[in-house]
Amino acid sequence: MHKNLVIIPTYNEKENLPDIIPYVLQLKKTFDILVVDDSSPDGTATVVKRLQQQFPNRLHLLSRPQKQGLGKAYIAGFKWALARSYEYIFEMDADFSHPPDKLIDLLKVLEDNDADVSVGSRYLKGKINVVNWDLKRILLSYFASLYVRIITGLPVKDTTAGFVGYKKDVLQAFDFNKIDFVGYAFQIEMKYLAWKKGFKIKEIPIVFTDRVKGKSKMNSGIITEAVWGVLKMRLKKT
Ligand SMILES: Nc1nc2c(ncn2[C@@H]2O[C@H](COP(=O)(O)OP(=O)(O)O)[C@@H](O)[C@H]2O)c(=O)[nH]1
Ligand SMILES: [Mg+2]
Repeated sequence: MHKNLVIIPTYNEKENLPDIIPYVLQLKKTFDILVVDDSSPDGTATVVKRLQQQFPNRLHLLSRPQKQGLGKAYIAGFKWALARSYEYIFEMDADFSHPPDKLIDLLKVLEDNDADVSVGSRYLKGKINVVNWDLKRILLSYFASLYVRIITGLPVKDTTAGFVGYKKDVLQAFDFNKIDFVGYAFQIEMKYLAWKKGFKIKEIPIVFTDRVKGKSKMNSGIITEAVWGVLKMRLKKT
Protein backbone atom coordinates (compact mmCIF):
# COMPACT_ATOMS: atom_id res chain seq x y z
CA MET A 1 0.00 0.00 0.00
CA HIS A 2 1.41 3.37 -0.98
CA LYS A 3 1.24 6.41 1.29
CA ASN A 4 0.75 9.30 -1.10
CA LEU A 5 -2.30 10.06 -3.19
CA VAL A 6 -2.87 12.86 -5.69
CA ILE A 7 -6.55 13.61 -6.29
CA ILE A 8 -7.23 15.11 -9.73
CA PRO A 9 -10.80 16.34 -10.31
CA THR A 10 -11.76 16.34 -13.96
CA TYR A 11 -14.42 17.74 -16.20
CA ASN A 12 -13.63 17.42 -19.91
CA GLU A 13 -9.89 16.87 -19.53
CA LYS A 14 -9.32 14.10 -22.06
CA GLU A 15 -6.52 16.04 -23.75
CA ASN A 16 -4.56 16.60 -20.54
CA LEU A 17 -4.74 13.18 -18.84
CA PRO A 18 -2.49 11.24 -21.25
CA ASP A 19 0.27 13.75 -20.39
CA ILE A 20 -0.24 14.46 -16.71
CA ILE A 21 -0.92 10.93 -15.46
CA PRO A 22 2.33 9.30 -16.68
CA TYR A 23 4.21 12.42 -15.57
CA VAL A 24 3.01 12.13 -11.97
CA LEU A 25 3.39 8.35 -11.83
CA GLN A 26 7.03 8.64 -12.92
CA LEU A 27 8.10 11.22 -10.33
CA LYS A 28 11.02 10.24 -8.07
CA LYS A 29 8.64 9.80 -5.12
CA THR A 30 5.73 7.38 -5.40
CA PHE A 31 2.35 9.04 -5.74
CA ASP A 32 -0.81 7.13 -6.60
CA ILE A 33 -3.55 9.02 -8.46
CA LEU A 34 -7.29 9.19 -8.02
CA VAL A 35 -9.15 10.88 -10.86
CA VAL A 36 -12.59 12.10 -9.76
CA ASP A 37 -14.58 12.55 -12.93
CA ASP A 38 -18.10 13.99 -13.09
CA SER A 39 -19.17 11.95 -16.15
CA SER A 40 -17.40 14.30 -18.53
CA PRO A 41 -19.18 14.28 -21.90
CA ASP A 42 -15.82 14.23 -23.72
CA GLY A 43 -15.08 10.71 -22.46
CA THR A 44 -12.39 11.58 -19.90
CA ALA A 45 -13.26 8.40 -17.93
CA THR A 46 -12.55 6.20 -20.97
CA VAL A 47 -9.10 7.76 -21.22
CA VAL A 48 -8.48 6.96 -17.54
CA LYS A 49 -9.59 3.35 -18.03
CA ARG A 50 -7.20 2.99 -20.95
CA LEU A 51 -4.32 4.39 -18.89
CA GLN A 52 -5.22 2.05 -16.02
CA GLN A 53 -4.06 -0.89 -18.18
CA GLN A 54 -0.64 0.73 -18.34
CA PHE A 55 -0.47 1.60 -14.63
CA PRO A 56 -2.41 -1.07 -12.74
CA ASN A 57 -2.84 -0.43 -8.98
CA ARG A 58 -1.45 3.10 -9.15
CA LEU A 59 -4.21 4.87 -11.06
CA HIS A 60 -7.77 4.92 -9.72
CA LEU A 61 -11.01 6.34 -11.04
CA LEU A 62 -14.03 7.58 -9.14
CA SER A 63 -16.88 8.32 -11.54
CA ARG A 64 -19.72 10.51 -10.40
CA PRO A 65 -23.08 10.80 -12.15
CA GLN A 66 -23.11 14.53 -12.91
CA LYS A 67 -21.17 17.79 -12.73
CA GLN A 68 -21.35 18.95 -9.13
CA GLY A 69 -18.37 21.27 -8.86
CA LEU A 70 -14.82 20.99 -7.64
CA GLY A 71 -15.67 20.95 -3.92
CA LYS A 72 -17.97 17.94 -4.09
CA ALA A 73 -15.49 16.07 -6.28
CA TYR A 74 -12.68 16.66 -3.77
CA ILE A 75 -14.81 15.64 -0.80
CA ALA A 76 -15.67 12.36 -2.53
CA GLY A 77 -11.95 11.91 -3.21
CA PHE A 78 -10.96 12.65 0.40
CA LYS A 79 -13.43 10.09 1.72
CA TRP A 80 -12.08 7.54 -0.77
CA ALA A 81 -8.50 8.27 0.36
CA LEU A 82 -9.28 8.06 4.09
CA ALA A 83 -11.05 4.72 3.59
CA ARG A 84 -7.79 3.42 2.11
CA SER A 85 -5.39 4.75 4.74
CA TYR A 86 -3.32 7.10 2.59
CA GLU A 87 -1.05 9.23 4.79
CA TYR A 88 -0.53 12.25 2.57
CA ILE A 89 -3.25 13.46 0.25
CA PHE A 90 -2.82 16.11 -2.46
CA GLU A 91 -5.11 18.28 -4.58
CA MET A 92 -3.96 19.12 -8.09
CA ASP A 93 -5.63 20.34 -11.31
CA ALA A 94 -5.50 18.21 -14.46
CA ASP A 95 -4.31 21.03 -16.70
CA PHE A 96 -0.59 21.43 -15.73
CA SER A 97 -1.30 24.82 -14.13
CA HIS A 98 0.20 23.27 -11.01
CA PRO A 99 3.75 22.07 -11.80
CA PRO A 100 3.64 18.36 -10.85
CA ASP A 101 7.34 18.28 -9.85
CA LYS A 102 6.42 20.47 -6.91
CA LEU A 103 4.41 17.59 -5.42
CA ILE A 104 7.78 16.44 -4.07
CA ASP A 105 8.26 19.73 -2.21
CA LEU A 106 4.69 19.71 -0.91
CA LEU A 107 5.27 16.16 0.36
CA LYS A 108 8.58 17.06 2.00
CA VAL A 109 6.95 19.78 4.11
CA LEU A 110 4.50 17.19 5.49
CA GLU A 111 7.07 14.38 5.91
CA ASP A 112 9.47 16.68 7.75
CA ASN A 113 6.65 17.76 10.05
CA ASP A 114 7.16 21.33 8.96
CA ALA A 115 3.38 21.74 8.66
CA ASP A 116 0.12 19.77 8.47
CA VAL A 117 -1.01 21.46 5.27
CA SER A 118 1.33 22.49 2.44
CA VAL A 119 0.22 24.96 -0.21
CA GLY A 120 1.74 25.64 -3.63
CA SER A 121 1.55 29.42 -3.60
CA ARG A 122 1.61 31.97 -6.41
CA TYR A 123 1.91 34.98 -4.14
CA LEU A 124 4.96 34.77 -1.91
CA LYS A 125 7.51 37.47 -1.05
CA GLY A 126 5.53 40.16 -2.84
CA LYS A 127 5.75 38.33 -6.17
CA ILE A 128 2.94 37.24 -8.46
CA ASN A 129 4.08 34.02 -10.15
CA VAL A 130 1.49 33.54 -12.85
CA VAL A 131 2.20 32.85 -16.53
CA ASN A 132 -0.26 33.47 -19.37
CA TRP A 133 -3.15 34.81 -17.36
CA ASP A 134 -4.67 38.06 -18.58
CA LEU A 135 -4.40 41.04 -16.25
CA LYS A 136 -8.05 40.74 -15.25
CA ARG A 137 -7.61 37.20 -13.92
CA ILE A 138 -4.37 38.04 -12.14
CA LEU A 139 -5.98 41.01 -10.39
CA LEU A 140 -9.09 39.01 -9.57
CA SER A 141 -7.11 36.20 -7.99
CA TYR A 142 -4.68 38.48 -6.15
CA PHE A 143 -7.36 40.74 -4.71
CA ALA A 144 -9.52 37.73 -3.84
CA SER A 145 -6.66 36.44 -1.70
CA LEU A 146 -6.18 39.86 -0.09
CA TYR A 147 -9.93 40.17 0.56
CA VAL A 148 -9.95 36.78 2.28
CA ARG A 149 -6.99 37.69 4.47
CA ILE A 150 -8.61 40.94 5.54
CA ILE A 151 -12.00 39.40 6.34
CA THR A 152 -10.79 36.20 7.99
CA GLY A 153 -7.27 36.88 9.24
CA LEU A 154 -6.14 33.64 7.62
CA PRO A 155 -2.32 33.81 7.51
CA VAL A 156 -1.99 32.43 3.97
CA LYS A 157 -0.95 34.47 0.93
CA ASP A 158 -2.60 32.34 -1.77
CA THR A 159 -5.92 31.52 -0.16
CA THR A 160 -7.64 30.25 -3.32
CA ALA A 161 -4.75 27.94 -4.26
CA GLY A 162 -5.80 24.52 -5.47
CA PHE A 163 -2.39 22.84 -5.22
CA VAL A 164 -2.41 21.57 -1.65
CA GLY A 165 -1.09 18.69 0.47
CA TYR A 166 -2.81 17.45 3.63
CA LYS A 167 -1.76 15.06 6.35
CA LYS A 168 -4.44 12.45 6.84
CA ASP A 169 -5.35 13.73 10.32
CA VAL A 170 -6.28 17.14 8.92
CA LEU A 171 -8.87 15.59 6.63
CA GLN A 172 -10.07 13.29 9.42
CA ALA A 173 -10.79 16.36 11.54
CA PHE A 174 -13.22 17.82 8.98
CA ASP A 175 -16.96 17.34 8.98
CA PHE A 176 -17.46 17.27 5.23
CA ASN A 177 -21.25 17.46 5.56
CA LYS A 178 -20.78 21.05 6.70
CA ILE A 179 -18.84 22.11 3.61
CA ASP A 180 -21.05 23.05 0.72
CA PHE A 181 -19.01 25.45 -1.36
CA VAL A 182 -18.12 24.26 -4.82
CA GLY A 183 -15.51 26.57 -6.39
CA TYR A 184 -12.76 28.83 -5.06
CA ALA A 185 -14.75 29.26 -1.86
CA PHE A 186 -14.16 25.58 -1.21
CA GLN A 187 -10.39 26.06 -1.37
CA ILE A 188 -10.62 29.05 0.94
CA GLU A 189 -12.82 27.23 3.44
CA MET A 190 -10.53 24.18 3.59
CA LYS A 191 -7.60 26.40 4.58
CA TYR A 192 -9.68 28.51 6.95
CA LEU A 193 -11.07 25.48 8.81
CA ALA A 194 -7.66 23.79 9.02
CA TRP A 195 -6.19 26.97 10.50
CA LYS A 196 -9.12 27.41 12.92
CA LYS A 197 -8.63 23.83 14.09
CA GLY A 198 -5.03 24.67 14.95
CA PHE A 199 -3.27 22.91 12.08
CA LYS A 200 -0.13 24.49 10.70
CA ILE A 201 -0.13 25.67 7.07
CA LYS A 202 3.05 26.30 5.09
CA GLU A 203 3.27 27.82 1.63
CA ILE A 204 5.99 27.00 -0.87
CA PRO A 205 6.51 29.04 -4.05
CA ILE A 206 5.26 27.71 -7.37
CA VAL A 207 4.85 29.24 -10.81
CA PHE A 208 1.28 28.83 -12.02
CA THR A 209 0.91 28.55 -15.81
CA ASP A 210 -2.45 28.88 -17.50
CA ARG A 211 -3.69 25.78 -19.23
CA VAL A 212 -2.62 25.07 -22.82
CA LYS A 213 -5.16 22.32 -23.57
CA GLY A 214 -8.88 22.19 -22.77
CA LYS A 215 -11.10 24.90 -21.34
CA SER A 216 -11.36 26.60 -17.94
CA LYS A 217 -14.53 25.89 -15.97
CA MET A 218 -14.32 29.10 -14.05
CA ASN A 219 -17.49 31.24 -14.22
CA SER A 220 -19.03 34.25 -12.54
CA GLY A 221 -21.12 32.03 -10.24
CA ILE A 222 -17.91 30.70 -8.71
CA ILE A 223 -16.69 34.25 -8.07
CA THR A 224 -20.00 35.36 -6.52
CA GLU A 225 -19.96 32.27 -4.31
CA ALA A 226 -16.48 33.18 -3.12
CA VAL A 227 -17.31 36.82 -2.35
CA TRP A 228 -20.38 35.99 -0.25
CA GLY A 229 -19.05 32.67 0.96
CA VAL A 230 -16.10 34.29 2.70
CA LEU A 231 -18.37 36.63 4.64
CA LYS A 232 -20.70 33.77 5.56
CA MET A 233 -17.77 31.63 6.61
CA ARG A 234 -16.39 34.36 8.83
CA LEU A 235 -19.74 34.80 10.60
CA LYS A 236 -20.43 31.08 10.99
CA LYS A 237 -19.39 29.37 14.20
CA THR A 238 -16.88 26.61 13.53
N1 LIG B 1 -14.96 16.51 -11.09
C1 LIG B 1 -15.03 17.82 -11.39
N2 LIG B 1 -13.92 18.48 -11.75
C2 LIG B 1 -14.01 19.80 -12.04
C3 LIG B 1 -15.24 20.52 -12.00
N3 LIG B 1 -14.99 21.82 -12.34
C4 LIG B 1 -13.66 21.91 -12.60
N4 LIG B 1 -13.06 20.69 -12.43
C5 LIG B 1 -11.62 20.36 -12.57
O1 LIG B 1 -10.95 21.14 -11.61
C6 LIG B 1 -9.67 21.57 -12.11
C7 LIG B 1 -9.60 23.11 -12.11
O2 LIG B 1 -10.55 23.64 -13.02
P1 LIG B 1 -10.20 24.72 -14.13
O3 LIG B 1 -11.28 24.72 -15.13
O4 LIG B 1 -8.81 24.47 -14.64
O5 LIG B 1 -10.27 26.03 -13.30
P2 LIG B 1 -9.29 27.28 -13.38
O6 LIG B 1 -7.89 26.75 -13.30
O7 LIG B 1 -9.69 28.12 -12.20
O8 LIG B 1 -9.60 27.94 -14.68
C8 LIG B 1 -9.55 20.93 -13.50
O9 LIG B 1 -8.83 19.73 -13.38
C9 LIG B 1 -11.00 20.71 -13.90
O10 LIG B 1 -11.17 19.68 -14.84
C10 LIG B 1 -16.41 19.78 -11.62
O11 LIG B 1 -17.53 20.29 -11.56
N5 LIG B 1 -16.25 18.45 -11.32
MG1 LIG C 1 -7.03 25.46 -14.52
